[in-house]
Amino acid sequence: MSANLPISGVANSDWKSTACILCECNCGVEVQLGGEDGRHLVKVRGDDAHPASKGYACEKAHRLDFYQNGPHRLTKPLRRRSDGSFEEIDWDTAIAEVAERFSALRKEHGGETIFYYGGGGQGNHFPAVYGNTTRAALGSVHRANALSQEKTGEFWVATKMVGFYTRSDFHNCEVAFFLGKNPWMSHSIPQARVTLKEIAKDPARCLIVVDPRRTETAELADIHLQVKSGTDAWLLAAMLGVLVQEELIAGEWLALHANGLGEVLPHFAELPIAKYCEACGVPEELVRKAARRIASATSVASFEDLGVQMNRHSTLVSYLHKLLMLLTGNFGKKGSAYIPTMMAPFTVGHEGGAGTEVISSDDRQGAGVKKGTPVTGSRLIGGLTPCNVIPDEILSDHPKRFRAMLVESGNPAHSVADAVRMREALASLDLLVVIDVAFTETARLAHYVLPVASQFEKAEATFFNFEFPENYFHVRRPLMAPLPGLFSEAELHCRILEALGELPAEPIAALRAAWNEGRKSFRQKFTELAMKHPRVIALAPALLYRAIGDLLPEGLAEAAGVWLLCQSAAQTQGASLTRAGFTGEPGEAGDALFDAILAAKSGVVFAIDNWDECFERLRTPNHKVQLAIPELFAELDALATATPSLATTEFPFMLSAGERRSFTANTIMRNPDWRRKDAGGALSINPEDARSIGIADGNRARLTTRRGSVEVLVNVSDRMQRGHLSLPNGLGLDFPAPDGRRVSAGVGPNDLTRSEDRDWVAGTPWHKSTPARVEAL
Ligand SMILES: Nc1nc2c(c(=O)[nH]1)N[C@H]1C(S)=C(S)[C@@H](COP(=O)(O)OP(=O)(O)OC[C@H]3O[C@@H](n4cnc5c(=O)[nH]c(N)nc54)[C@H](O)[C@@H]3O)O[C@H]1N2
Ligand SMILES: Nc1nc2c(c(=O)[nH]1)N[C@H]1C(S)=C(S)[C@@H](COP(=O)(O)OP(=O)(O)OC[C@H]3O[C@@H](n4cnc5c(=O)[nH]c(N)nc54)[C@H](O)[C@@H]3O)O[C@H]1N2
Ligand code: SF4
Ligand SMILES: [Mo]
Repeated sequence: MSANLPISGVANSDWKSTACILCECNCGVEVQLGGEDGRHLVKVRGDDAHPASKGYACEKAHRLDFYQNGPHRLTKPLRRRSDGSFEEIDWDTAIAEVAERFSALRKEHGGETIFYYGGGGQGNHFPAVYGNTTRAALGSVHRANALSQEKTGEFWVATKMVGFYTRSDFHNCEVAFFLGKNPWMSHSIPQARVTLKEIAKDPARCLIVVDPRRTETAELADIHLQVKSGTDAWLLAAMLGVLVQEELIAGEWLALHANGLGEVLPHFAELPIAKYCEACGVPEELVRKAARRIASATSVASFEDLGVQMNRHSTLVSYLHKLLMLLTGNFGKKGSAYIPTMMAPFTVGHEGGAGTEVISSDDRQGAGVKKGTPVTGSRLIGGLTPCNVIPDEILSDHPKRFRAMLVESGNPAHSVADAVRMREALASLDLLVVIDVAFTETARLAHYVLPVASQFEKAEATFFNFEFPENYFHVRRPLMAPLPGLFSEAELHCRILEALGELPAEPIAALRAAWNEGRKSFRQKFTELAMKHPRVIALAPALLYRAIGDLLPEGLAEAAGVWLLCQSAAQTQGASLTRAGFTGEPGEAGDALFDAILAAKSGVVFAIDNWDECFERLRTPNHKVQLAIPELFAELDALATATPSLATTEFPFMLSAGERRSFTANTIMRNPDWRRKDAGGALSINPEDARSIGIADGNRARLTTRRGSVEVLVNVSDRMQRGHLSLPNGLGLDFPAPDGRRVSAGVGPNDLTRSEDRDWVAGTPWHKSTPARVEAL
């Protein structure tokens, strides 16, 4: 396999459409293939026809070939020998053994001891769709993914206040508010840099950024609230104090749309604003200015992200942030927050429910709806186990501890807090099976590694579709055939199910015959089967893939599972689909949408909404915004006496472990050569701090936390405030060099973090406030 770029050979002049897989924007891109084997992504450009990105793409997309090609790609299933080395085995053996070992575990200990991690990264969510069928067959009820170390606190708060996850309309807002979010680097909104520049240059609009660093986004801001690391709760409480005490809240709007104001106000009415401003390190005048600007705006769009979600008080901060927006009436109007129409509603943060979404056989009676995780009893939000408790759920003698794990398109040995302990936990499992394109840090600990076709070798899609009033969905076609011996997750899960004896042939044959008769027959047959056998719904993606995958347009077999999503979108969101042109009774509209998705190379607008609908969608008591979350009041009031900083004499700095930079992309990109900048993944530090320690730019230094100690490259930067350190995400990955050695650049941030540093509500980590010290070497 040709390992190294730059690519030689000429590009084929055809442009093929796909999407970038490096962040949740999934910008539509067009690619020219070339190189010696015609399999290299030689030229990449933004796709003008994509409904959300409209031709936009950032610098990372141009280097996607580093994902597609290289010696990191696996082509054969691997089995670990007792000495820890791996041997290649054939597919039949791999599938038979994996199925057999999962079955045995299930029989002996119950399917609920088989834990699932992942389901997709930034560009691929079909693994979750098909992986759920294997989970259902095995009775695996517990799962986690990256969301349960970032968004679950926000989901929990949003579900209580409005019933759904909300997003905001940055295109039309007067004020844009970014909280612990650096969209210049991390994007997350369509055409982020264009949008940011537009807001920044318009004198009538205002950009407010809350970040301890002077980020690229903060540099564009009208107001930069440069908080001290980990003190956002004080800042937001102070801003709410200003709104309440200066009587700036949207009284009329609240009277019409909200409950619970009377419970909330007392917590802010006497709040000592000056003291809280001092606690967060932001001048009181600036805090007042920001609060007043938000209150006076016709519309405010806001976005909170990892700077606060992976930090102290994270669920409380999510709550205070939502209060700031709702007390000023910024919901359900142009330029503010909305409830998007979703293709797959994965963002709802109800408690409990580890077993609710998977229907399986009878021996799971006792494992049904649970409030907490088996060992630590941690709160499940949206059915997700907090990532930080996974090691505790494994390293235990509890009879229902997680004994086996299926990891699919995720790399928890690297991405979860306390990587050392996480690896110890993974290594102690009775069975670890990893489904990935590459030999990851997690794969290295597996009993079996099952390689799959890359995201450019099969149909793929994500459910990161949050736009409004027009929302879109994009099923990408493969750019090329899989590497020899490889196939998709859809095929893999079907084979596992077949080996388990859990994929019945009759419904597949019946569905296939009905499809050939026409859509009406197909819908009737599906409904009939689902009514007769409840397991048809749980196994639907696999049944559909086997029944109709090869009858769909070429290359789109993996989209078969989307058929059911289209049907359920048509049932539950009929009006939105109708406005987007998918009309008729729900079954017909769903099929029309499915066909449009298959036909569109660059994505389809599947929903068109209007702003008023946001109020109809409020899934709360009496359709009103719920302002009070009493569970959080004690933590809120305790800010008055809590110590804002975690710094000690031993650990005088606060480290943000995992900053998004120009060339970081979680652990999707392994080849260190893909980085155009910051090859070594340097630790950023303020110039005066560097001087006081005796280190200079480009030096190496020792970075120590309560968990670990590593050597890092130093980047002295005046973007950093004193006392704050920042280390990039996505480094410390190993990669096979041409001479066979494994090379690694930079440091994995979770070599420095601890599992116990987590939020008490959601269990989300405190990665961004890790006490640390730096020493010259
Ligand atoms: N280039 C690039 N883009 C990406 C990704 C990537 O790997 N690389 N990953 C994608 C993913 S998975 C995600 S979840 C998003 C995340 O996107 P972001 O959340 O924007 O990314 P981060 O850089 O981790 O954190 C954002 C900011 O939080 C700030 N911060 C640190 N401590 C604090 C604090 O105490 N308070 C406040 N208010 N801010 C603080 C940091 O200085 C940083 O600028 O990015 C996505 N986009
Ligand atoms: N300390 C610290 N830790 C963090 C963060 C931080 O800021 N600081 N950020 C966190 C965040 S926000 C996130 S999102 C997580 C990300 O961490 P994870 O959820 O573990 O996911 P990724 O690192 O994106 O790993 C994606 C995996 O999918 C594989 N892959 C790529 N394409 C395919 C495919 O087609 N099929 C299959 N089966 N596999 C494929 C890749 O090789 C890679 O191993 O990390 C989290 N961890
Ligand atoms: S990294 Fe994100 S913003 Fe950049 S091109 Fe890819 S999807 Fe778009
Ligand atoms: Mo993320």
